[in-house]
Amino acid sequence: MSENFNLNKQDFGENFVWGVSTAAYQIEGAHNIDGKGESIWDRFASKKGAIYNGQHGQIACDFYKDFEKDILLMKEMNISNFRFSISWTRILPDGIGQSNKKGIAFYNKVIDFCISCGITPWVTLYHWDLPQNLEDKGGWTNREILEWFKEFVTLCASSFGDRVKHWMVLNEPMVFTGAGYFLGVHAPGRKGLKNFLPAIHHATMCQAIGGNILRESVANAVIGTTFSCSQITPFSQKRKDIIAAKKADALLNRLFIEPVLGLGYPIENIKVLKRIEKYIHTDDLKNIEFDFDFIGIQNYTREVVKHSYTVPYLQAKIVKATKRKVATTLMEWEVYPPSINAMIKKYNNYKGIKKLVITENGAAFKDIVSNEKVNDPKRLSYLQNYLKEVQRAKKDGLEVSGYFVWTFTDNFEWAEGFYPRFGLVYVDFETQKRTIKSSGKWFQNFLGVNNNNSD
Ligand code: IFM
Repeated sequence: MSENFNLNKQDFGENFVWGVSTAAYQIEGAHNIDGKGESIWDRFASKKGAIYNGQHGQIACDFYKDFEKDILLMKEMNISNFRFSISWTRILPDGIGQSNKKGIAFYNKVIDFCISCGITPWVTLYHWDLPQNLEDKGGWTNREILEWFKEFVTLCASSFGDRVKHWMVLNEPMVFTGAGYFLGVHAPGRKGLKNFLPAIHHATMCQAIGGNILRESVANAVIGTTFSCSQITPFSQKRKDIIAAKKADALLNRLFIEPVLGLGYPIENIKVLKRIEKYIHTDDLKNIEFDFDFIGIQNYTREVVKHSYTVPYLQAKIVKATKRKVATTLMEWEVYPPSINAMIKKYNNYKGIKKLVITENGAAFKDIVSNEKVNDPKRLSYLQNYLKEVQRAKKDGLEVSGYFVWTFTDNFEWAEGFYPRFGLVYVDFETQKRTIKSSGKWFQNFLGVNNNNSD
């Protein structure tokens, strides 16, 4: 177990990439400034009851106005790689058509400032903030998104590709399709299989479309895409629970990676997925494949799964961590470091994957400011114990090339609003004052051992 293991930066190797991850809607604010158009998160957050306490990302961390301050703080904290996403409606207010010079200029300034600080920009193309204008036309359920996405990616590649070499096409497609188009708890708030299935297929097609455009138009691009993933443990050794766990694994961990690798959708484990065939056109399963340079895996917890007659389509349900009485974060996610190791192993077993980067890992806990300091021992031990498991994977000879903490500053945590704080840096959202938490200070010292940049 991780507790008997000493964390040692040297064991990760000289070329291991260290960084922090963020997303546009969670940090930027400036929701309607300088020509930015409305996104599905702007709209969703304005709906009564959609977000905890009626909160929204209109100001968030004010990164749009004050990005230099945060990037300078990253530099001070020895962070040499910064992952952020492009807000589609900042550069294309209607999603397609007329581009917005001021929005493009903003990202150019962020990129240039990172580079001047010795920080490598890692850009995610799509981190959930679809243009509302495109959602009005059906969003991810409309096959036309393949063309809309092409236009967006082409503009990003031509505007930033001369300086940005590290790209991720999608962030966690399982989460934005599942929570946004099946459960309705994230933007755009749609529900049911009739929305979920086409959204899955079109998102998977867009992964490859984005990858191909970047490959053609950005010299020396290092192209990835990212997946949420969690170790799945059956609740018992009963056959029914084991089958339920296999189904959950297929849904949560395999659904989006396997088509990219040419393995198709995991229909044999989830029978209802057969209905996705309705949305698959001739040649789609060929065009859905793409040879990514790396896969980003994003792990926070594990799930324990048991059989349930009452859950439609899957007959499987998650046994909540709070019910199991195990240690949890503020999100009520189990703290379970071996899960990250299990996911590294799992993805190493796919033949077609060349490189793995942990593009997100982190934890929300209640933080208290006292004497201008934030002491956060739980987050510190969470990060150290998960990192030890990454180190263990490296020692065991598994491929894993980088680790990004989610996240740099506390920010807007989607439907949960500002309550869960995941940052290495505390944000007072009234004054926008930043305070490096003790976990952040530890990370700063850990990275300071000998600085390195991405390859
Ligand atoms: O905040 C999110 C992020 O946007 C995507 N991955 C998980 C994080 C924590 O919930």
